[in-house]
Amino acid sequence: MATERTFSILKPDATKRNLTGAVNAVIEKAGLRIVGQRRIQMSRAQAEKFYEIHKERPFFGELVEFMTSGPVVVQVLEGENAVARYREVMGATNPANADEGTIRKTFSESVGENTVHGSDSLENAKAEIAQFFQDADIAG
Ligand code: 3AN
Repeated sequence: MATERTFSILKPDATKRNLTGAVNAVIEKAGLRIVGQRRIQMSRAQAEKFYEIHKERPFFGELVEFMTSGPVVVQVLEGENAVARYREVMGATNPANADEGTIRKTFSESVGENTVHGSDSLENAKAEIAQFFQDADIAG
């Protein structure tokens, strides 16, 4: 297993409910290190670009609306097998199907407002990190 970096977003339902620290505690307890973190208000253009892959899906408009409805925390997480590990820690997209102890099982109220995003491949992780972080800010 290799040390990897993955991209994470704590979504507006998390910041709104003051859950940044609680979610970060789960992330850190799972052995992932938060090596970059910034709280931002995503613009519509940023959200549309980020979720471009879903633009034909029926929930695209709702998704962009939600992701721009309040502040988000964008993060870079580092650890052994970080991409797959964080997907495990997040749990299934629909919190109703998520395993006990996962972030979505513990905190999420619906499939749309499911608290966290995590990259689904190393390739996407690189592109997503590059959309929100400068190399110099996450060096070392
Ligand atoms: P994941 O975030 O687990 O990788 P994706 O990539 O299938 O899941 O979906 C991206 C995001 O789109 C989800 N995190 C969720 O916010 C939203 N989403 C997915 N499916 C639905 C749905 N059926 N209704 C509303 N929003 C959805």
